Amino acid sequence: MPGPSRLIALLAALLAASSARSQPAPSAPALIPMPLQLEVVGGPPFVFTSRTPLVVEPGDAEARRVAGLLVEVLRTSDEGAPPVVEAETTTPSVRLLTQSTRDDLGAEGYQLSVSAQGVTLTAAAPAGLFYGVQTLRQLMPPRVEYTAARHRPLAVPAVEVTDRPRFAWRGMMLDVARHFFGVEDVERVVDLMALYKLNRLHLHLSDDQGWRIEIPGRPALTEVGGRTEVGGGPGGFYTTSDYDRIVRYAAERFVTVVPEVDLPGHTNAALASVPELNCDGVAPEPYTGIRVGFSSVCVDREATYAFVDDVVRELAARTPGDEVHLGGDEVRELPPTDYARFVARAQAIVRRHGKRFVGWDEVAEVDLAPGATVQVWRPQLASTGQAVRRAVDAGARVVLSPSDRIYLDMKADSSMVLGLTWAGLNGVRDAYDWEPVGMVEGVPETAIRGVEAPLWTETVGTVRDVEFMAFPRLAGVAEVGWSPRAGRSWDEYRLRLAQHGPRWTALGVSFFRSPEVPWPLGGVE
Ligand code: TNX
Repeated sequence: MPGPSRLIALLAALLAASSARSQPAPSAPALIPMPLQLEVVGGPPFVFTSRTPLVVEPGDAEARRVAGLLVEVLRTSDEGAPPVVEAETTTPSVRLLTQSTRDDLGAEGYQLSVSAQGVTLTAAAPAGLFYGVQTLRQLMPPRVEYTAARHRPLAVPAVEVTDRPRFAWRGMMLDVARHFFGVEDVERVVDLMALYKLNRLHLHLSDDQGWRIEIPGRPALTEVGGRTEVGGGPGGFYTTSDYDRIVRYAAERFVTVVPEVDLPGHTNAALASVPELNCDGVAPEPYTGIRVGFSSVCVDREATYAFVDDVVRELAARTPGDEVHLGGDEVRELPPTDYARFVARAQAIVRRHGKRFVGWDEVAEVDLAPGATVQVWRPQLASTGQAVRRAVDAGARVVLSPSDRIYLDMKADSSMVLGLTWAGLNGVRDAYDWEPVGMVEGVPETAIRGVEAPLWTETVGTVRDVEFMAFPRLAGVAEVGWSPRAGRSWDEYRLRLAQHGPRWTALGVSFFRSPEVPWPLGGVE
């Protein structure tokens, strides 16, 4: 039996532990990514009702469309949706204004003023309005994300926000080749990206285990290559109209799709479908394991380049973004000169179809065409640094995807069931607490287009798994890509991040309750 003083000490320790869990309410709202400027004005909040009008200027179709996306968040089954109007109102309203003269805000920036009298959101371009709406949404309580929990009015604190992103490329990659994810799953990922102001969805559309995009005139690719995935599941593929749907859904949320067909390696699914891509003309068996580096298309056959041309023509025609990604990673079957010959021709094909070439950092060894982007996944290798510096000196730019920081398929801690560990554990802090500039020595900030978090799916089979691997780490990547370097601190960020737990709960997002983050107790408020 402990004595009374031991009991008191125990009680004190318990109290301390419980108050450490219930963090004091943060003085500033828990926005992610943190805006460039945020001032909490004080004074009474703005209170939304189902009748609060959203006001756009006459004829501003894009502002009306963005307002419509906010309406969908605010709609409830019993009270309906707030109206979108073009006339000034005397009641408190939310105004969405496009002012092309505000070029200080850039293509994606916005200014947001909230007081009890109303909300005014100003941007120079529609993307800025959209990001302002995401900030407004995060200023509302988490229950805004789940109509059944909307038991009280939605209050928004009085703030002044002026915001624009640090980097233009803020991405996530989804590997739909190792496991296939349907159109609605991808739309869900786009929705979650948009909440954090991410704007590039890189789709890894082919690999050894599957070919996921219909190419008219090449039906074998999807009939054979589309029917496998890791572990022997049914696989699947996007028809051209499925792909169009994804592209359109993403574009409506200011997310650009970057399609990738991985070449010349990671191609067993294509090789199994199209015999003439093999040097011996014999198609290999389909592959459903998780080894890498064993496959390559035949770089000496003209049939290979006719194939690349067919694929790139189709991707280019269906993709409004500027880029087509042709992989180029982990080719262990080709001598360097053959690899270089293939990449040189492949990037010329991309240019011929009016797009810019993107490749994994191995392509930096090759002379790249103007406008090319190198996606750096091994910044820690001396050889990568050297090749990337050379490519940048010749005019290439860089997207950073450091595998030991932001690979979302790495386990976040050793207790995690899903995920790989070859690049180490990528914890929540690891994914947040790093700086893109200086990561590859000698690459200046002007050559860095931004950051992108890849999610390879060898161990990830459902959209629920995707969410669990992506959250909370993806939020940190979003802040690295958007917010100024000077204001970032892990100790402050982890408290802000904790406040997003209830929002994810309201959204039905399955997220990893990492012990690195002081999650609040309880449910959606
Ligand atoms: C390496 S990263 C790969 C992928 C794997 C991943 C697993 C890169 C460019 N290639 O093929 O899926 O590791 O983490």
